[in-house]
Amino acid sequence: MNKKIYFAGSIRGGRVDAELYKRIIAYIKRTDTVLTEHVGDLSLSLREGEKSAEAAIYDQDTAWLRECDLLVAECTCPSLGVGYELAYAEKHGKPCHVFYNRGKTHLSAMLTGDPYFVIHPYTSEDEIYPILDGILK
Ligand code: 6K6
Repeated sequence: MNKKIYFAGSIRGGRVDAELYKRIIAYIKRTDTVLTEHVGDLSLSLREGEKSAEAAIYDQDTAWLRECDLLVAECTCPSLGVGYELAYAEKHGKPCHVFYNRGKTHLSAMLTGDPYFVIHPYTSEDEIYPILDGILK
C-alpha cells in the first residue's frame, strides 16, 4: 500500500544535512508519497517571512502531520521545529521513526527517553535504506 510519509528534517536549525534529506526523500518516493518534499529542497530560503506566511506553513504542516501514516525524522542536526513535529505526531498517535548519526551527535534525552519513538542510530548513510525498507513494507 502506498503510504503518506511526513519527512522531518532541520530547516532553520541548520541545513548541513539537506543533501542527505534529499536522498532519503528520493528513496522513500520510489514506493511511497512524501508530503514534505520541500525539506530536501537545497534552494529553500531560510529568511524570516511574513507572519501570515509562517502561519500558513504551520497550518499546512500540522494538517499533513494529522494526515500522514507515519513520520520519519532525520535528527542529526538539532531543530526546534522537528522536535515540535515529533511531539505533535506522538499526540496524534502517528508512528515516529527517528534517525541520527551516532558519530555526529548525542540525541536529546527527550527523544531517547520517550519509549514512544522508534530510534535508529546509524554510523553510515547506507544503513538507513534497509531500515527504511522495513518501515515502509
Ligand atoms: C521559507 C522561508 C523560511 O522557511 C521557509 C519554508 N519553511 C517551511 N516550510 C515548510 N515546513 C517548514 C518550514 N520551516 C520549517 N518547517 C517544518 O519544520 C518542516 O516540516 C521541518 O521538518 C521542520 C524544520 O524546523 P526548523 O525549526 O529547523 O525550521
